[in-house]
Amino acid sequence: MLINPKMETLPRDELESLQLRRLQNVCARVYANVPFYRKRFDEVGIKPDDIHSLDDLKRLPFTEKQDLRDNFPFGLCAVPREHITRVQASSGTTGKAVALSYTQRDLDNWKECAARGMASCGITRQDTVHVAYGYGLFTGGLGMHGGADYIGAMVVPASGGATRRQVHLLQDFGSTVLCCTPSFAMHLYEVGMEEGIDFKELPLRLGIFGAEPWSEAMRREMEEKLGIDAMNVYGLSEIMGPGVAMECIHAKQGLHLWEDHFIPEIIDPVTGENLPAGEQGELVITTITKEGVPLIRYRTRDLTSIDDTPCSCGRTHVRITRIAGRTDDMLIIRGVNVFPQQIEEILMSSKGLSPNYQLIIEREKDLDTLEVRVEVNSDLFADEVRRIQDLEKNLQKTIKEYLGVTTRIRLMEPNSLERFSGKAQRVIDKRNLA
Ligand code: DLL
Repeated sequence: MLINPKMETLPRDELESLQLRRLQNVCARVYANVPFYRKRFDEVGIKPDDIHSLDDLKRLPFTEKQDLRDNFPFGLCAVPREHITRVQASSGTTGKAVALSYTQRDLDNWKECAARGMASCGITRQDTVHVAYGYGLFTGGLGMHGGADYIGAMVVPASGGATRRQVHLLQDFGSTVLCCTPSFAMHLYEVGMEEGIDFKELPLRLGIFGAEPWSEAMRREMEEKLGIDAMNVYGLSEIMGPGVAMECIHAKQGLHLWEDHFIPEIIDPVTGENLPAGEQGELVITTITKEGVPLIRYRTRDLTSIDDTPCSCGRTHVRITRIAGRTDDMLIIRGVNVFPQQIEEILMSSKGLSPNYQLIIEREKDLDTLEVRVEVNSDLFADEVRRIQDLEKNLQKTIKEYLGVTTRIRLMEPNSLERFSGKAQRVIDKRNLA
């Protein structure tokens, strides 16, 4: 089902002329109303009137998270205070919080974007949507809630935490859709098993998972265990929240990014040069309709590529591929670059392991060590020591072969690693590299 049939299928040339008009408009707005942008534009000698084509976007300066921090809380607002009807915030793992201000129109657009993606996954007003992303300043809960609301589905605003209770709520309300982080979905499943509730026997048919990196192997595992279609939702607070891009169930490959609201670019994270479609690099987004805090060429730090081939679902908006990691997530272990998701792929492809893992990095006598802690499934745990040792050796060998990094593997008892109701903390870096 299409929420906005005209926009979602707008022919490419019309979409691009709409983008250009909106880009010119947002540049004029920020130049006139946000001293930060006026200064940045002046520094590179560009005026809003100099934007004649989409290609001119490249001439504009980048914006980064630090700019939002430096202007906390309302320094980047492009409208007077009385037009702001909501604030959300993102704490991040380090540093000061980032505050985001929305006008009523921004909130309406957010709802529509989230709804477009949710509808593209097959959600209708017949569905009961259990939202277990946190509600509050974090954008996950209210964002997905808004999308489901727009569609007219029945929403269960469960928020995070209270795992056992949530499993019973899922059963009692007969929810058909679950929205949460992939790691929390697996935790709900485990607790369900303990409570004698098998997800495969529930009416649940769809999961809308995001807010943290996850792999294709994890998708297969979740679909098999939970008996659902596991779909990917991407977003970030600075740009809007969840729903910036979402997979459609038709193709289930790549996430449509709503180009009538956002212009995506892929750049080389080191040189800042633009990369062509198909090449992986850092995603940069320009918001072209946002009123509260428009962002010009915002560096997301997320690694992906753009797929501009036509999609079988008929939507004309480009797709981004599954996020491969963040530029700041990359681990450098004795000079070898490794992304946690690459290790996850290998773990998930080995029989007998659960999706609960943690990577512990330490520095011993000036040398980095990487320990992979992963829980085994209970059937393997009851098995003979010999098989467990073989598994450890094989994992170590596979990771070395594929990623070139030496690891220490620690197979853990089922249920021994910490569980998270929001974003899972997979990496514990004990090196003091300051
Ligand atoms: O996590 C918004 C969100 C909520 C997205 C619920 C999806 C579902 P932030 O807390 O600002 O906002 O974190 C944004 O999370 O830059 C990515 O690094 C990561 N991220 C979000 N979705 C995905 C995904 C929300 N599907 C940061 N795959 C982003 C991988 C994701 N990483």
